Amino acid sequence: MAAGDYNAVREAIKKTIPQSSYDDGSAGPVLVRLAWHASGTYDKKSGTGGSNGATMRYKLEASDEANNGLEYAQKFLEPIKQQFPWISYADLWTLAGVVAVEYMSGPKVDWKPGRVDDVDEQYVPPNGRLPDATQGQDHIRSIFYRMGFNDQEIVALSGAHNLGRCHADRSGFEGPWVPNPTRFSNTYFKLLLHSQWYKRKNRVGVEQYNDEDNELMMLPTDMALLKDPKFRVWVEKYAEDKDLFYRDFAAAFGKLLELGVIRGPEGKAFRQYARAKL
Ligand code: HIF
Repeated sequence: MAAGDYNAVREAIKKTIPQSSYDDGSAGPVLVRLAWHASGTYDKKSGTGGSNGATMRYKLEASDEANNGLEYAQKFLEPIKQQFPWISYADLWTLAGVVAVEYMSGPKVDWKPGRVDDVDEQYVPPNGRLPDATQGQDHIRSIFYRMGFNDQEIVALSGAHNLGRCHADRSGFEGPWVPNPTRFSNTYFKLLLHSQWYKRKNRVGVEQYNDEDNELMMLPTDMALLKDPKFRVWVEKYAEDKDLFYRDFAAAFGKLLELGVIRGPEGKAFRQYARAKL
């Protein structure tokens, strides 16, 4: 297989998404979460963190509680890395997120290769940069503004909670947000707005919001999008207009995956140390 044949990698990722004995039969959602957590450590002021480097391969970052469960995603992708050794982990993880969104009938997200894997732990970002689901709108803003997102982009991104589920043994929260968690849509926004949500303790004693029958759930951070008037405007728009949501999601998710990637003339990404020397 020719080095640089990203379409061949895309095909291999697609083939690995159906996983009959895992969760809802799909690796898709956890691949999206890996792509996001690999990128969401970015700090625009210092230029540290982000998807370049694939620093989550190092224990210091992998052991951040927020990353619990992402070893599954990495395990699903490892055979693909073996099959295409020329692709960097940083590119593979972000590409897998893009392919998974599209495979689950979401929008096409622009993606560019060129990320370079770090060879040591020097640039591993500190723990605690990813959001804490027990918190509210101020916390959400401080985390996503640090990455360079605005309110509209934050809400657009949040629609990714249409995918997958929470696991009591990973985050302490439990359950899916929507009835069909392996299909991308704007159902998350519709349910957030129109269902009744009850604050309840789940079976491991963690407070979350559940629907009447305890089948679906929302995190405290999801509920904050309703409480905050500036966020809520966008929740209403995206609940009503699926095309608008798809367009805005694709733009915001594409931007997320580029965080921390500084590209040279040929698109090849520099690593932080290259920039630090400039
Ligand atoms: Fe999530 N998210 N996320 N998230 N997330 C979980 C699961 C997924 C937050 C918390 C959690 C985003 C933002 C935030 C996905 C994708 C995205 C879980 C459950 C928690 C607790 C983990 C587990 O127990 O397995 C918080 C606090 C966020 C900021 C508001 C992004 C926008 C929604 C950026 C995003 O893309 C996906 C997909 C999952 C499902 C993973 C799975 O294994 O099924």
